[in-house]
Amino acid sequence: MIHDASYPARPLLATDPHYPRYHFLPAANWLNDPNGLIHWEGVYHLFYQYNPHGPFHGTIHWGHAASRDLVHWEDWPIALAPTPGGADAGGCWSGCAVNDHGTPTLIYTGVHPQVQCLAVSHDGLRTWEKHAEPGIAAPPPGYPTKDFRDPYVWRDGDHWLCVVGSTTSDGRGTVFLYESPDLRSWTYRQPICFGNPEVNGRIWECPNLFPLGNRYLLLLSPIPLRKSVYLIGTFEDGTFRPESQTDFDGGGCLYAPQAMRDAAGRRLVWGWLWEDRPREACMTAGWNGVMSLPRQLDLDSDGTLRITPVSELAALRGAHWQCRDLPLKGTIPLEDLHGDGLEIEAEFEVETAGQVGLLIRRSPDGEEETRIVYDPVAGSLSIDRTKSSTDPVVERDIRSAELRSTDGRLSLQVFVDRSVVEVYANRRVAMTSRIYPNRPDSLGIAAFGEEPAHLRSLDVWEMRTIWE
Ligand code: DQQ
Repeated sequence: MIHDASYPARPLLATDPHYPRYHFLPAANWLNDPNGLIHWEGVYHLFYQYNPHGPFHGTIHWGHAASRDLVHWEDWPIALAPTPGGADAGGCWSGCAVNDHGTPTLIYTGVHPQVQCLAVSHDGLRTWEKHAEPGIAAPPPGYPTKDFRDPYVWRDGDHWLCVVGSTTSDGRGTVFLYESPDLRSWTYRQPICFGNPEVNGRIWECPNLFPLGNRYLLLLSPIPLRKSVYLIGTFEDGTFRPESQTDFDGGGCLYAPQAMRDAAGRRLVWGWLWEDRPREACMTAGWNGVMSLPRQLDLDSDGTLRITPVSELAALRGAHWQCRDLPLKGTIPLEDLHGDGLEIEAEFEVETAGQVGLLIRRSPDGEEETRIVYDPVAGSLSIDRTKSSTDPVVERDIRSAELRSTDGRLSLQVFVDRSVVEVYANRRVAMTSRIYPNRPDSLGIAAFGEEPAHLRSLDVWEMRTIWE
């Protein structure tokens, strides 16, 4: 045990078929953005936007969970709660954590108005003392906006740098750069760059800026795109010059990702997976929002981003099933295989022009199924939810991301966790989606494609739950 709290109970696990088994989420109520990610004395700390009063966005606190292995999480006490009459009276919105010469320190947005606040811990991240005054009390001169939030701070030589997400008065996303000797008093430097509303929204939330390989990555969550993007570029003298922009996740259900560097030097990212069903369904369920699996980011030698789930997740693998060299002729149900808590690794040969892919959460008659489709002609990977559920109120669209195999191979790693599907393809593309199958027998798996495409290998593991 990391902490002396009792081991977290997850009663909904037994009663709610959509409540995930191995993704982190609180026992009940609302979760949104990951916050304050930090690796402290061998323990990963994951804070998150949390409403203890119900499964909806409101009275935002910082929930807190901790893990030694990135897989199993313990609930820690709520870290931050709004202080009546304080700068965060309207909510403790998103922010980050840093190590200030041995003192764990949170920098976050207090609302309303949106200002940047600070809290420190003197008991190993268990309880937090707030600094009375906001360190940054208003947006910079010339930017009269109410959208000014989500500080992301890092050490740069003998001072601290901070970026804050915002917008211009003519509706372009921007990120302001600040500098401080002590995390308490901040000097405004400049906007690091401006967006183009046609391309990347009007207001930038949750900016993360960090070096990766010989470049910088700027992660953004732009309003109103309802998705997050990453820009690869250079950062010099306070200016970020983007060279490319790509969706961070093509599945349409992941938002507000936050990155951290762990003790091994890995750049790890979590994102908020929102629900894709109506508010009333969430109110009835009593919970709303899931944290993604941790993903590792690397810059490849060709300058592109590699996105992979962390290798520690293999610790959850249980019963294993495999097959090799399966020719594909239409849809091939994998008779022995079923489950709603699985990891699937599939290696396809895709030299031909036809579509190939996997069907998951499939009922025996195919009435319900979720299709993961690679189309070599379109150069796309899709998650097709049009038959994911017979429940007419849940989202059932098709989402696509650009993907082109350059060597005739397609490598899929798929995590199925009840209502969560995370797909990683060729270490390049991540797509996360939410599905709500209605039938208890929607547990099957099938592969599909046309000759001469074939499945070189398929490995399926039952995944253990992290709560028992
Ligand atoms: N969520 C937080 C904000 C942030 C937004 C509020 C992004 O700080 O901009 O819960 O999802």
